[in-house]
Amino acid sequence: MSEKLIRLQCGYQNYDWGKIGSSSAVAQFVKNSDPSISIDESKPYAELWMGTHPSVPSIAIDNGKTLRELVESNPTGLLGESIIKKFGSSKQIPFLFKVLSIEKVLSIQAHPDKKLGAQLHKQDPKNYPDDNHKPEMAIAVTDFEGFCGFKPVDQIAKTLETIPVLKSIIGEEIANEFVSGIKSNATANSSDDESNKKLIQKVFSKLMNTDDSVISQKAKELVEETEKNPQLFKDIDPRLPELIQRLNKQFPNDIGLLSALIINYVELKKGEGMFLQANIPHAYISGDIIECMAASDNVVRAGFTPKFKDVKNLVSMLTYGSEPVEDQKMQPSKYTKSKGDAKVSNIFNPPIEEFSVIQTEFDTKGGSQFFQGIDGPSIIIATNGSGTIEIVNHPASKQKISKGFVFFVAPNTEISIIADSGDEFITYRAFVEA
Ligand code: 9C2
Ligand code: ZN
Repeated sequence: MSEKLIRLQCGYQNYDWGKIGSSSAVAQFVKNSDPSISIDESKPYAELWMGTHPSVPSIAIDNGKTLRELVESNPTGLLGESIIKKFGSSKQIPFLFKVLSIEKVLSIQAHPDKKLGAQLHKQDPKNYPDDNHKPEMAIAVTDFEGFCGFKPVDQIAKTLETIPVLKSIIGEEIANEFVSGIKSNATANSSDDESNKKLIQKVFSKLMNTDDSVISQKAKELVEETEKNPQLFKDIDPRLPELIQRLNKQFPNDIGLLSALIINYVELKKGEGMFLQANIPHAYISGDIIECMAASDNVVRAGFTPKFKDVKNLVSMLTYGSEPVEDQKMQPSKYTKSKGDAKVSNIFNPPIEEFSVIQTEFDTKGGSQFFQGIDGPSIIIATNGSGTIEIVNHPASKQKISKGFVFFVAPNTEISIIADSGDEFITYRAFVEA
């Protein structure tokens, strides 16, 4: 085994919301990478974890050691001096890379910033396993839908005025204060923006702190309204009646159905991405995605979930900014440190330190692509097609790579990927540089 190009077998999570058995991209990837693994066709396969997070290890196929152990025993070689210097003493990869395969909606959730992450972990290490923040980015492998961020204030006002069930929970007083108090088109961080945020917090807090029995009754009324009177939603979002009915089958009469009225509904086409800063409410609804995050599993949840809910912290942590859907999406740029035949060579570069993701796609003719060395650790996964991967000028390092195969690449290692003709060959590579 080359210490610089390490093939990994990665672990997975069977969370309830995952796609079932072999229909899940996670199950397909795991099985294609190791045919001896048997897939249980009755179980959900939700998340594939690639990295050094201790909860779900990635294992070097050649020697059975975890990537965590390998990094611990050779931090300079596998992380590089600059990464150790920048990210401090943990001596682990600063990002966690995942594949998610989503059948049912994930919890309505947000992730803490660094300060809150440390605080939650100290108070409640069982529910908050990491002393870290968890900004995250999603890139659609198949068409994807999700909830992300609060809607622009004028849209929330319109929803309050149009949907009587929502207004009856929020109450006349807060609803009127919201509708008359909001300032559309407020510039970021202006006093108008701050007062918009306070108004959104009032509405969301009232919703989240309403008695469970009232919520289930009102959620039921909302679903009935979508069936009897879908026209009501026409000017807010005509997709809502079908969506609310679908989610109600997954989580009957859940508070999440009501939150869906004030949070943006986002659709990503295959290959598109979005970035989620700390303290932004979100819930993924369907599709297969690549996800990259700071190395952490801290999730604060409030609906659509059988897991631990923490409404108090969720309501107090959110930043309450409101943006149109288009602003949540990321614009990738051309990745210039790679050249060759790939038809797509893009980088998604979010405004945080821990990770970026390179997207590489070949057409059915195949071809080869060269990548300059990266001054930090990286992990690459193929999501479609097949080919080979090798360290430049080291023919002995050449290995097969196909759908679901995962490789760790050490810092400052030049690699080439050669795509077979046939199925479009697609890879994603997460990396960090100081
Ligand atoms: O693993 C989520 C998974 O916590 N996606 O959702 O199971 O907690 O509802 P549940 C996490 C994933 O990486 C994520 O944050 N937005
Ligand atoms: Zn999340």
